Amino acid sequence: MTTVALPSTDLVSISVETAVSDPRIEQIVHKVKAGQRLSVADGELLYETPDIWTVCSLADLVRRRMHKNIAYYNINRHINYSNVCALSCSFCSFYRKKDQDGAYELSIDKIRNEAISAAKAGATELHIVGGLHPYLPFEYYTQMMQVIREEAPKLHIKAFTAVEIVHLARISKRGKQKYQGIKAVLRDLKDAGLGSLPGGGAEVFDDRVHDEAFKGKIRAGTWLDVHRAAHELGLNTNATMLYGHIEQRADRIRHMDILRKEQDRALNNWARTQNIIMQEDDAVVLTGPDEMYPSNRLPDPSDFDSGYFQTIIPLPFIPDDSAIEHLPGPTGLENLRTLAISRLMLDNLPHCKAFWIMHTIELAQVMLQCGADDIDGTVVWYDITKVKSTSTHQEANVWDLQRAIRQAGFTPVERDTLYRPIERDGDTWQVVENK
Ligand code: V47
Repeated sequence: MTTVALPSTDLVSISVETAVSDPRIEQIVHKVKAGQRLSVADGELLYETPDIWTVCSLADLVRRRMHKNIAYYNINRHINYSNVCALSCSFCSFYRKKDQDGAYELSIDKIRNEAISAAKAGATELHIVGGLHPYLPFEYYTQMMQVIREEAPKLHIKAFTAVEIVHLARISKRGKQKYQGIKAVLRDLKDAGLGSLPGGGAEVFDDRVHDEAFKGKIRAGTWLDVHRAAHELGLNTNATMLYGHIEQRADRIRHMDILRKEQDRALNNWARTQNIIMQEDDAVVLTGPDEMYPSNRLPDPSDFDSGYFQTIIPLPFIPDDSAIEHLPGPTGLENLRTLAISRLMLDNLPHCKAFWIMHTIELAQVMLQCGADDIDGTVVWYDITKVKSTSTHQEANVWDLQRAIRQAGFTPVERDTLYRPIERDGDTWQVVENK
């Protein structure tokens, strides 16, 4: 196992005592306190134990080691450019077929106007995703990047899940080799203005679940290929896990383990560019006690020229209007536990996000005390899922987000997409370098 020397900041030593009511997890408590990587069997035990509060306290311990008393939010806008999709995933209530009622695609002019109004409102990020549209040409996507770049050069564009990138590689006929085609598309989009990839579309990395719930969608290997290609091009990406439908808890732990291995590879690649000597695919743990780190444990995005996974975002299945809406979806405690276990297992991802749109602000606030350090942003329009809302207008104002964070006992810090703190005066903002 390797600890990584990164640029220094002040470190505070934190000690948390937990009263463990289940002797089976004492060994796990010891490992987390010592900064040792948890095994797949440990992850499964964290799901089995009735002592959920120890699980949450451990996640809170490592979250505080990494982020102290800070919790992040951002000022962003989501754009869902089209709901027309060649796939018919059973968990998804967003997609429509081309001539179906409610099918839409946004014009480039509409997207241009959205970018202008987002920039005027002081947003720092556009999060753009959509269905796999059978007819829109590749130029639609590059043009989308270009007009946003022209009209709002400061806005970070986080766009296109891995399955959309594979779709674009197909329709643009870029390169005969799959990996090279994916990379060529990412390069084109990056040149046109793409800044990073969101974490969507990972679902659960398991072939049985894949074939039952989202057959036709890319499998785990291809999802990882897209993110690896993005990392090689210096783009940071996020990672999700969609849980609480037809998968088993053990499938979730395997999903986390696969992501963790891919992140080891990304961080090791980066270390080699810095002449830090590491063994091939050595585990990089960022969640240990402060003494393990000679300087800051977290990657500094301004220093990284190769990309990595920034954040894990566990997404609870929202049944409403999907083909499997007869399933109940996960309970509140299952959501808390899954978020806490994600924080503990994914010891090499710097951040853990409780996406308030899917959890509600109320539960996202509780999650800040169980491993999350980020609740995402102002959002405004969101079409993919709806909790407690019948409209796609799902907006939190900055005051709502800050209040939720403060009342959870943390200091709210506005971040950009790359987790750099933002200094703001009304709608004018800038990144604070060297946090
Ligand atoms: O790709 C679809 C999932 C994802 C449902 O990267 C569903 O910062 C729950 O990825 N219930 C889109 N989930 C959301 C997403 C995301 C959100 C916020 C921030 C970031 C980021 C990424 O939502 C889809 C799919 O995996 N999804 N349907 C559903 N019924």
